[in-house]
Amino acid sequence: MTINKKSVVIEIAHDLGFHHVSIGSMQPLKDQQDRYLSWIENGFAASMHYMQKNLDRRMQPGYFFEGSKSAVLASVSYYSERPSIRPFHGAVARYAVGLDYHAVFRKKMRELRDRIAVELNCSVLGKPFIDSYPFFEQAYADRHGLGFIGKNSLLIMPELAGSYSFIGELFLDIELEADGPYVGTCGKCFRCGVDCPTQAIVEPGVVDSNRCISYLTIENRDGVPLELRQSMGDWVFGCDVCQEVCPYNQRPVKTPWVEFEPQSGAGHYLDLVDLLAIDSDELFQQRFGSTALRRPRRRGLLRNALVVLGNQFAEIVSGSTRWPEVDSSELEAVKRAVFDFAWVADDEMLREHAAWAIFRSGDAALLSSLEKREKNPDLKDCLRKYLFELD
Ligand code: B12
Ligand code: SF4
Ligand code: SF4
Repeated sequence: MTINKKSVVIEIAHDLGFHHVSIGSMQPLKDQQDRYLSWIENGFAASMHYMQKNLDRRMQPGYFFEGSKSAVLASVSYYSERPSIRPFHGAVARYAVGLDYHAVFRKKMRELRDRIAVELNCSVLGKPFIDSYPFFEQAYADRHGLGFIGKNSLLIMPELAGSYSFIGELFLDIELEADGPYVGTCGKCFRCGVDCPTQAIVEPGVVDSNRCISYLTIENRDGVPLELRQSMGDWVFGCDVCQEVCPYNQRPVKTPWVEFEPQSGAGHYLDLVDLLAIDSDELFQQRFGSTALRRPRRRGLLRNALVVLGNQFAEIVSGSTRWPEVDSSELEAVKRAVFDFAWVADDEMLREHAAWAIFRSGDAALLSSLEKREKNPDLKDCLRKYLFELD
């Protein structure tokens, strides 16, 4: 009896919890070149200079694994239900609430490779990849039927499984028959583009990273531009808005892996005052080292926390009905925590963000104390402008 290798591989992948699985060929992805170059030339990669490198490798499936003859493309849901937010907490994008997906996904892919070898009773070499390497992962997945690319530029899976999934590849040294594309469409919908808080989806399928909250809170190493801070709302790490509003995501499939559940990692929300108290890189590493939140480092995550605190201060003092439970003593205590942070912070960028948060609370007395103490002339000027605006 001849074994259908492809069905064996797909069956094992499903058994491990991968949701959609397809097989890819080694044909180069040349038709993506123009689209990609125009994204780079428009400056939409922002400060992600690594995105400008290795164009030839991005187009070549299997480049990083010599001897590749086929690839298993697989998606797995990272979705878990989000409870309601509490005051002075920041929201973590769903993909990052559990353990770092790179490690988890790779481990499962290795398990897949080892089981393929056992079930097919032969030696199988293979190398897993997910994210963080120069390759057109989504275009590859689109070409081989894992899903279709929506106007939010994310891969949307068939059978209304939506986009709350990671995608990754296991390159193999065995020949398997490749799948063709899955045909899906957004139709006339453009909700993601309309509802994006910063208008980062500049045209269907094209994201300007300079404006994207995901970029601003994760990859960006500088301050958050003033004009985009308000739109960041509660997002302390990443952003899910263009997925939350998508009709394909209204009945999301829950993650099959406990590693992606909130109790395994950072959780859906971070207590922002707790974050400000993380005063060393060692402590930061202890708390977030095994999660995707380590990417912006302590400095970046604290910067984000200050922006979210500023946004929540402004909402509370404007009398928003979102958090009726916040009383004035709690508000004063949190403002004081931000003030104390600014008072001792060595980092100018963080001092400015803390002062901005106080500015948004409308507390001229606290802001004025910070301004008097400030030694850096540019920062002093900036704090004066905030004070002037409060007048
Ligand atoms: C750089 C990057 C980012 C950047 C830039 C995002 C972007 N849209 O380009 C930033 C930091 C902003 C980002 C944010 C996010 N990211 Co990201 N990111 C990447 C990365 C490393 C490269 C993406 C890339 O090449 N961008 C360059 C531009 C030009 O690509 P593009 O606009 O998508 O267009 C390409 C193709 O999609 C294709 N294409 C585009 N439209 C169309 C239409 C058709 C019809 C066709 C055929 C082709 C096509 O052509 C282009 C060339 O390949 C990939 C991993 C990887 N190696 O691919 C993950 C990846 C895209 N990110 C991912 C995730 C989860 C996110 C976030 C949801 C995280 C979050 N919640 O905060 C957000 C979503 C923001 C958004 N709407 O895109 C997942 C998406 C999974 C999925 N279901 O698609 C990926 C695939 C990682 C993974 N392996 O799982 N990300
Ligand atoms: S992740 Fe947020 S900011 Fe970025 S494109 Fe989507 S909705 Fe806009
Ligand atoms: S919100 Fe609408 S336009 Fe955007 S990805 Fe979903 S279906 Fe497509």
